[in-house]
Formats: sequence, structure tokens, C-alpha cells
Amino acid sequence: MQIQKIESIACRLPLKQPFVTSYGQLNEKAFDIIRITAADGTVGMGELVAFEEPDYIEETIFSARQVIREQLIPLVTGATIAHPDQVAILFSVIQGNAMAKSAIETAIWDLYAKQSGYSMADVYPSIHNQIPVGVSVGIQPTIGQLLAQVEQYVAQGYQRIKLKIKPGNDRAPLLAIRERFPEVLLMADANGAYVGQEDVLLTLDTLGLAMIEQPLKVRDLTGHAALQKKMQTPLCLDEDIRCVEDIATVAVLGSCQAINLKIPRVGGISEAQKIVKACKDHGLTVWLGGMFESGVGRAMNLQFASQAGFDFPGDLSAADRYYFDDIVAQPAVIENGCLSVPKGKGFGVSLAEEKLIKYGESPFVLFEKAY
Ligand code: OSB
Ligand code: MG
Repeated sequence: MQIQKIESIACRLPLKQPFVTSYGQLNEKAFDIIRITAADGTVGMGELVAFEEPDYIEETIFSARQVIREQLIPLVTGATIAHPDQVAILFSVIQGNAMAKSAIETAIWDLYAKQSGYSMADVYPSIHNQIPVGVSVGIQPTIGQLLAQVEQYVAQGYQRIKLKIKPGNDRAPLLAIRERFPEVLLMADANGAYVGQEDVLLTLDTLGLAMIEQPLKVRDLTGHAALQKKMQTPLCLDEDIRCVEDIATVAVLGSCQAINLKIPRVGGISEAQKIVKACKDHGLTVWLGGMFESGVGRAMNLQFASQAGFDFPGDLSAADRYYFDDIVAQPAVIENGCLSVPKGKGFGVSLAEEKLIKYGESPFVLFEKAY
């Protein structure tokens, strides 16, 4: 493929309600849509999902913009790309910066699939058109408010509830959900907040949780392994998993039994695919996490989760769980506890121009080929 033009569209979508985690609060999601136009006029889109603050992982939207502009664009525009798998190889000279890499790499996948005339899901021997989905619930001010929220999500059909927890706000809210909804698939996400507080985590072992996500500090893989030995509840790693090699490491150490896979956190679709295979080889459950994506990143996630093996409902929720509005013309809706894989070519979504005017800045040209 010949890259003709690369543009970035900076957007902000206000959240319906603040999202509170063990490390902070999100009120509005900033993201960039990367739009790549090929010489034949085909357009691919990717989403830069990094947050404004380096509180989930170290990368930020600002650091990612810099790396995209200064390093990644020269790398992709200076080479001839025959297949999107080549992009990760080109980018391997740049350390880290996975979300920056993913924004470009996924746009090239979307473009490639469109040029090839198929949807992204067609790349996999896909078996699902309906993706079972869950919802990630932020820390709520009161248990009453929490139960009201969960009730609403269960009524809408969400197949799994993930509750954000932090020390002092863990057992009581989880127990309240467990008592009110005895059957619900329930899990917790600590975002690394239980350093030195393993004893508290042990008290969660009787709640029948499907898993506990990233209880301990990032990089404490032996700590997670020691904790997993003491607990029946499977542990799941999120922030700790950055590349395919991490899967063998956590499997050998016994740090966890499940992986929250986010395509942007591992640098793109090619690496994510290797991780899916490695998880299968090592007998680890893998499911798809989220980054409060707009409709572009969400469509990509749905295409990816259509492949075999994604049976555990991930953090893939309908657009209206997060936002009043979306920037795509085909916002994801929940039906029978599932989101549908978009049908079109590539990721299967297009931008809604009137929404872009409301939530986005004018496209900024990062690269344009000179004739
Ligand atoms: O830890 O999985 C996480 C959102 C932002 C940053 C980190 C996380 C999350 C979520 C929600 O849990 C994911 C989503 O619904 O998009
Ligand atoms: Mg998490």
C-alpha cells in the first residue's frame, strides 16, 4: 500500500458520569482519530486511546502524539507496506509507546482490510457475530448508588459486572452486589492498589468472584504468584501485560490465570494476536479490556473479539454506557447481552461528520506525500 496522507483528529467526549478508580477520576475522554489515506483513496482509521495523565500506565496522549509525529510516521511512510504485520516490525526499533504504535498500526489494518474487500473479522476464522459483553463500574459514593447502577446494567443485559475497588472500598460493595444479584458473573479490578495489603484481598476469596484484576503493583509478578497460591479466586493481569513474552513469564511464575488484553496496551493487532495464541498455549483465559474507546476503537475491539476464544464477557459496553453521543455513524448498542460485530469492510464504522464538528477539532495533517 502507498500512504498518501496521515491526519489526526483531536476529540473529546464528555462522560455521562465520572469514572472513579483506585488511582483517580475521569470526567471526559480525550482521544485522537488517526486517519490514513492510501494512494487509491481508501481510508483507514485508528484510535489513540492514551489518557491525559500517566496514571493507568506511563504513556499519555501527549507523549504518544510526539512519538507518532517524530518517530512512527517517518517509519511507516519511509517503507513499502505489503501487509500490516510489517508495521510492528518497523516499529520495533522504538521502545515502549504501545498506544502510539497501536493508533497507527490499527489504522493500517483497517485500511488493508478495506483494500482487500473484507471486514477485519474475516482475517480470523471467526465464529461469533454477537459478542457477549460486560461492564466496568467505577467506585460509587454509596452502596445504594452502586446497587442502583448495577441493577440498571443487569436489566440492560450486561453479562458480567466488574467493580473497581480500592483499600477501604472493596469487600462491602462486592458483598452487597453478591447478595442482591447472587447469580451475576462478578469480578473486581484494583489497578494495583493493594501493595502490602494482601490480607485484605484474602477476605475477597469467599465472594465467588470470577477473577480479581491487577491487585498488586505493576511488575510485581512474583508477588502476584505468591498471592495466587494463597487464593482460589483466579487473578487477572492488565497493566503488567505489554507484549507476548510477558505471557510465558506470568505462566511460568503462576502470577495469574487470566489476561485482560487491550490491543493499544500491547502496541496493536499483530502483537495482540500473538498474545491470544500464547494464552491458548499456556492455558490462560484471555478476554478483551477497554480504554473508554469511541466508536472507532470499539468497532476494532468487536472485530477482534469475534474470533474463537473470547467467551468471557469483556469490558466492551454499548456507547451509551459511556457517552451521550459517539463520533461514528454506527454506535454500538446492546441486545440480548451482546454487541454486534459491525458488518462493513475493515472495522466497519464511519465517522459522523456532524458529531465530529461538535466533539472534534479540524483534522491536522501529519503527513502528505509530495508529487
Ligand atoms: O483498568 O481496565 C482498566 C478504563 C480505563 C483505564 C483502565 C481500565 C478501565 C476500565 C474500563 O476498567 C474499560 C472500558 O469499559 O472501556
Ligand atoms: Mg484493569
